Amino acid sequence: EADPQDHRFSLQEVLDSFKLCLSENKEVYLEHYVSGWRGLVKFLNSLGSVFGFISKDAVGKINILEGYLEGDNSSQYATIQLMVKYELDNQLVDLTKRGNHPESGCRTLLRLHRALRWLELFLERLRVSGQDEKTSVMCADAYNQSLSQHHPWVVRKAAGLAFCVLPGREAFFQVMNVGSAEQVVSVLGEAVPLISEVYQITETLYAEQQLLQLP
Ligand code: 1PZ
Repeated sequence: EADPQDHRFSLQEVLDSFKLCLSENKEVYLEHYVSGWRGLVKFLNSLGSVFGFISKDAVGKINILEGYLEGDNSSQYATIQLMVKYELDNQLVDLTKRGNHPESGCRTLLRLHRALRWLELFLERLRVSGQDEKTSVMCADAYNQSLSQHHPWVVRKAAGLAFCVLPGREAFFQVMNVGSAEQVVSVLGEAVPLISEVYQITETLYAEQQLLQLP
């Protein structure tokens, strides 16, 4: 039975946030996107301090977005679609090189969006993995297929080292806190398509507005 006092990470919590992300006409609510990320960071922190440099960067970006959600123009940040329109219409985005708006919502969210692709690939790989497969290999493969292309050598190197100390598949499943391996696989089966849909909607929006390379 779920204990409301339980502050441990649960994959279910992340799933719930990403479920709430999509509006009826497929807009992405920033509030739930951000809370999904908060849940993921909780998970990362429970894996150990080696991942501190990663969670620190993610938290920094989450906090920037939360600042907009709580700021004077919060209604303009209700969805990613509104945020993009508002920031572009008001010249609040550095489009080609870093300038007056190094912390725009658009460029900040893009970093998390790229990481969401890594997450999608990694979780799918975990979902279909066999008992003896290494999480470190699954994680590295997913990273090399996605996020790594946006990182300089030194970050790729640090990430590679961090992957090596990931717990094994069984321990990893336990940290997810949803029950047996079968239950984990089933929750992953629900989570991956949801994450994928949120990713695709954001990707299409950013591509249409030519925002995929924001500095
Ligand atoms: C479960 C194992 C976790 C592995 C996480 C895989 C991602 C490795 C990413 C390592 C990057 C950390 C250092 C920060 C790099 C930043 O330079 C970049 C670009 O931001 P900018 O410098 O332009 O402001 N930041 C990112 O790419 C965002 C990375 C967020 C990673 C969040 C991972 C969440 C993990 C969830 C665990 C299930």
